[in-house]
Amino acid sequence: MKAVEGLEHEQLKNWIYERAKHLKPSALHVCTGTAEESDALLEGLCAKGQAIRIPKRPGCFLFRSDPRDVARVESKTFVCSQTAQVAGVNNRWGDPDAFKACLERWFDGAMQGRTLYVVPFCMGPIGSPYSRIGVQLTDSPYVVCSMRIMTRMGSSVLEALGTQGSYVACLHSVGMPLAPGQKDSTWPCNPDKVCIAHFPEANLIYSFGSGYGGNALLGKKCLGLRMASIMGKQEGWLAEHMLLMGVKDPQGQKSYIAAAFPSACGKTNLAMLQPPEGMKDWTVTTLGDDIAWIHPGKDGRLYAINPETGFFGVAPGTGPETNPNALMSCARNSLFTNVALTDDGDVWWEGLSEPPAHLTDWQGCHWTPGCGRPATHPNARFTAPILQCPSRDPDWEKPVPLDAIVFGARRSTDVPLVLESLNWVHGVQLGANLCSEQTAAADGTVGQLRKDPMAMLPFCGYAMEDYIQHWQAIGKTLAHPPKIFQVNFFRKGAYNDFLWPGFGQNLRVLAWIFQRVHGKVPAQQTPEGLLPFYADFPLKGLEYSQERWDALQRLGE
Ligand code: SAT
Ligand code: MN
Repeated sequence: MKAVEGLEHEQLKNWIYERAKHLKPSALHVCTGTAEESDALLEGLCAKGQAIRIPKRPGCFLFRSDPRDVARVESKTFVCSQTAQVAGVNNRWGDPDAFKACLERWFDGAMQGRTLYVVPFCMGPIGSPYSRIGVQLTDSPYVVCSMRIMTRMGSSVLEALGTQGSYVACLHSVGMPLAPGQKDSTWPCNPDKVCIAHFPEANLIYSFGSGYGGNALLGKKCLGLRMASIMGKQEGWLAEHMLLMGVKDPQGQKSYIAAAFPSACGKTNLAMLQPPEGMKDWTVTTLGDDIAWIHPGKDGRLYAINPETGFFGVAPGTGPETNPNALMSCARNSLFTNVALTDDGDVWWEGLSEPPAHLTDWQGCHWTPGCGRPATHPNARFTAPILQCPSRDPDWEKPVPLDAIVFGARRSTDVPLVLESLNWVHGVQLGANLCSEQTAAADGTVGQLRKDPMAMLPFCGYAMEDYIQHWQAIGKTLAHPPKIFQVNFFRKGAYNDFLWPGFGQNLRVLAWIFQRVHGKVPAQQTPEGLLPFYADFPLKGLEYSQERWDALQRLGE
């Protein structure tokens, strides 16, 4: 217990003492957040066979998860508010007392044979009025090192907390205690006993049994979206599942855009987009790829920050053509989970390059091209610091004014490439009606169409109807609201081919949005919304026929 003696925050110190007594770890470590600390943890993981150093990428490590622990588990994620009505039908509700009691039993002795790490972290810049602090207790060094990339983590956060600052208490265990002498697994977890429970009234998150992504990095979806959305409702702001980017036109005029897409629908690629041929005089800058916290400003505009400091991006499909900035971001000091390993000591995934003649796949098995299975899990991820992203916006740590909000989804039918809402109320309705085909980022059937309002279905911490109303209420207070657009980059044609080339070419859609925001092009008014005219759409440098355009932009079937 020596490790916590120096803590000046009495209540936090007591919480850690009390939890440690219950979790029964063999050691306790308060994280400082230094590079040396992370290096030592990763070295230790390699020594135990739980991580593999990647010789070709300085400071990079590969992790292979248990094949039963590869994605967010929505079916085991609960919001335990006082009443089911507050959580809404969009959430699995759990009675707070019953869930706490059950999880207390699960956590009893859960860290035996392991080290309990205390991870103080800040979502948003330390000291900013928009930021929120959390303290995660975890027995996963992988989580510690990931949290160091994804958040501001360590001693400076404890300093910011002072003697009585408030924080969200986050308790996480992989749920696999070790008996004396018991050999550890390469990815400890407890897939039969997973539960991620949020207790909004107690400012508390419990997560048990999984070590993967949004289940385990509690700053991200748990605090950054579910708990933050509740805080936003109470305090008059919005926590959104949105990328944040800057777009500058050839004349040097700049706009900031926030865009909501469901998980694994291209947020990272869009946020880091490289201008295509014919548009090299435009500039795109990256502020964030997953979460935006949005506040009304005194001037009647909306201002957004990215509360994270890293990317937890989907690896497969990320290549030199589709997203060179992401590749440069994860060239060093990054973690890779469930990708393949090349014989000459690099990582590999589908879409990165031509497949080598031999690989070790994400489960550690021999792999050759044509063997009939992918080398990488479809939800394999890279965890990389935003500081290494070449397209990073110089103002990425500041609140930026939003000119446009975009709602997008993955729809192979019915939904046009782009449509502008008639006004804020209509735009919110478009967002609320978003439907998307499910991806491998969560449990469920890939490809199945589901309603996903504002891409927040798995992340809104309270009743969806109250959330939509909150959006409308915020809109009423704004003298200068951003324009709201709906996009779909995934529509398919008669031959099951994508009608729109996507990736860098999506800048054309952003350019049209930019021109609409600045009143530079007209639009066709329809009851469904405002549509671009083919003649005005920025297609220079891309051969795209009117016929294909009409199929792309058609409303409905
Ligand atoms: O929730 S994760 O962080 O695992 C990824 C996502 O679904 O966006
Ligand atoms: Mn996400």
